[in-house]
Amino acid sequence: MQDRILPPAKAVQNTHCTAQDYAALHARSLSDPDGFWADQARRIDWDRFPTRIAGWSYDPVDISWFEDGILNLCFNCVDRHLPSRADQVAILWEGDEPGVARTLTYAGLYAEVVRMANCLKELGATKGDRVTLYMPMIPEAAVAMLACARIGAVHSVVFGGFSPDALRGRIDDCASRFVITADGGMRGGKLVPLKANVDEALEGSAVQSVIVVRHCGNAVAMSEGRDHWYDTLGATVPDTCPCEPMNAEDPLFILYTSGSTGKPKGVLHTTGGYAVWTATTFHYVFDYRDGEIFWCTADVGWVTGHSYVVYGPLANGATTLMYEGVPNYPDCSRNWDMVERHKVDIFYTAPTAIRALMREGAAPVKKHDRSSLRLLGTVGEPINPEAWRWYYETVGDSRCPVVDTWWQTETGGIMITTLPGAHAMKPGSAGLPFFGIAPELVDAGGNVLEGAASGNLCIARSWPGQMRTVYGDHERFVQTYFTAYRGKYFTGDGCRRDEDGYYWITGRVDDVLNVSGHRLGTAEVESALVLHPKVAEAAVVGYPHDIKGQGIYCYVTLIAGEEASEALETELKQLVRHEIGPIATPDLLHFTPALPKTRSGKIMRRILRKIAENEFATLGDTSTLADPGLVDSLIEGRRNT
Ligand code: 6R9
Repeated sequence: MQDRILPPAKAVQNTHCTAQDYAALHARSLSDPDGFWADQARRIDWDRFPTRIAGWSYDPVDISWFEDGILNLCFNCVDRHLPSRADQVAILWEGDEPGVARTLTYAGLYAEVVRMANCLKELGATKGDRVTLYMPMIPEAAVAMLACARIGAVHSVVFGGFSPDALRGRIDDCASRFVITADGGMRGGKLVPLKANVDEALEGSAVQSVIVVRHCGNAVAMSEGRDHWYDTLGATVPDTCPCEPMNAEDPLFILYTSGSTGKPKGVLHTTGGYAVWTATTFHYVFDYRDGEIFWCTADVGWVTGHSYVVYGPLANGATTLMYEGVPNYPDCSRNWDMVERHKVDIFYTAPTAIRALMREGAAPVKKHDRSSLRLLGTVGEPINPEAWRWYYETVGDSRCPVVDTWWQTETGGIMITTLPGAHAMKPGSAGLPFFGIAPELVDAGGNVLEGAASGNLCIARSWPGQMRTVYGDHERFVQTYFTAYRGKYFTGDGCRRDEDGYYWITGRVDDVLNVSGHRLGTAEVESALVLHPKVAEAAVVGYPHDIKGQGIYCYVTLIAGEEASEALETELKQLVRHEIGPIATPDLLHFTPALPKTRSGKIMRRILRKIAENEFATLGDTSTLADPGLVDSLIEGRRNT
C-alpha cells in the first residue's frame, strides 16, 4: 500500500482550502501575522474590533492577542446565530441508551443558556468568579460553559470520571465558590454518582453554592442553603440576560492537565484568541459546510470537548452531536449505529477507540449505513498506520479523508494536521502546520534542526489559541514551557519531520503518560501509591499497550517487613482509582526490593521504562547504578499480566 494517500475526489470539491490556498495562506500567516489574524478575527463578532493583533514575547514570557478587542464568546456561539438559525439544531444529544435523544435548536440553546446564566447570577456569581463544572455529557454541560462565558465567569470543567479527591484539589486550586453538577450520569449502563462525589469533595470546603441538574433521577442528598436544583431555581429567573463585554485577554476558562511533575496545573485560556483559534481551525480542518452534523466523541472534561464539541462548532453555527455514553454499549456497533441514525457527516475520535473497535472486526461497522460520512478525524495520541488504514478503509470506505490532528490542552486547538482538500495523507503522520504555526525540531543541546530530522518539538512563535499562564502560578508556566529551550514554546513531545515536511509525533519525551488518549502524570500515580502505609517508594512508567496506546506500569517497594501479595496489589490499584479516578488504574504492578538509583540517589527511569517496554537489549549504560545487579532481578520480575 502506498504511503501517500491523495484526498478522495469528493473532499477536493468545494473545499474551503485547496493546496494552492494553503500554500498562500500559510506563507502569509508567517510573513504578515497581524494582517492574517485580523482577517481571521472577522469570523467573530466583536463589540470593539481589535486594532492590536499579535502582542507577545517568549523571552520574557508575556502573551496577548487582539489585546484591545471586546467581545463575548457566548454571544458568538449562540445569540448571533438567532436571526438565521433559530430553528436549526445546535446540540443534538443522544443518551447512554440507544435512541434516547434530545435536540436543542439555537433558539432553545439561547433560552437554556440565559436560564443557567441567571441562576448563576442569582447565586451571586459575577465576572471573574471561577465556576467548577462536574457534569455528565448532557446538553447542560455545554449550557453551563456558555452561561459562564456569558456572564464573564471562568469555568473549570472537571472530567466526571475523576474522583472526589481529584475534584477537591481542582476546586481548591482555583478557589471556586460555585459548582454545577448533575444528580448522576450514565456510562455504558452504569450510574456515575456525580452529586455524591461532589458532596464528598466539598466536605469542609468554602464552596457556597451547588447547582444540580436533574438527569438520572437517582436519590441524592441536598444540603440546605448550599445545593439548588436547576429546574427549581431556573423556573423563576428572568428570560433575558445581557452578555458581559469581555476584553480579549479576559480569562475564559481553566482546564487542569497533568504535567511531568507535581499536581495538575490549571491551564488558562483567554477569550479573544481562543475564540478566533477554535473558530478558524474548526472551519478549515473539518472543512465544515453549513448544515452538516459534526460528531466529536470527546468528553467536555477534556480540551477536545471544549474546543470541538462546544466552542468551535457553535462559533461556526454548526450542529454538534453530543453523546453521553461509551462506544461499546450496548455493543461495539454503537458509533456506526449513531452515524447511520443521525446522518453524521464528520466524525472525530481517538485512536484508542479505533483500535478497540478494530479488534471486533469489520462486521459491526458494515452492518450500518455510513454513506453520510464525509470526513474522519483523530486526536489524542499517535495513531499506528494499521489502525489508520482500518479507519480509512473500513469505516470511511476509502471515501473520506482522515485528519490526524496534533494539539494539546495548552494549544487551545489544532496545530498540526493535513487539510482535507489540500493535502495527501500519510498514515501515522499528523501532517503539516496549521496557519500561523512555526514548528521547530530541537536537539538536546538546543540546536534547531533543519530538513528531515528528529528532535524535540517546539513552536517558535505564539498563535492566538495559546494558553496564557498556569492559573495562579505564572512562574510554573515559564518553567514548564519556556525554560528548556529559551525563546521557544516546548511541547513535551518528540517528533520526526520527513523529507516532505510532514510531522510524525513520536510521543511524550517527559514523564507524562498518554493512556487511552488521556494525559496522566507519573508523579500523580506515584503520589497516590505512596499514600499506602505499606509502600516505601513507587516509580511509574508507561509501556506499549495494544488498545490504550500506553499502559501504566508501577514499580513498588515496600517498607521493611511487609510482604507483597495479590491482596495488596488489588488494594494499591483501588487506592489509585480512589485518589485519581478509574482512568489512572495501574495495569501492571511490580513489587521489587529496590529501585535502580544512581549513586546520588536519583531513580533511573530510563532503565525502568526499558524494562517495562520489554526492551532489555537496549538498556544502555547501567554502570552508574549504585547496584548494577538489581537490573537482572528487575528483568526477571518483569510483569506481563
Ligand atoms: C488534544 C489533546 C496532548 C498530548 C500531546 C501528544 C498527544 C495529541 C496527537 C497526539 C500524536 C496526535 N497527542 N494529539 N500525539 N498525534 N494527533 O489530546 O490534548 O490531552 O493535552 O494531550 O497528546 O503527546 O502532547 P491533551
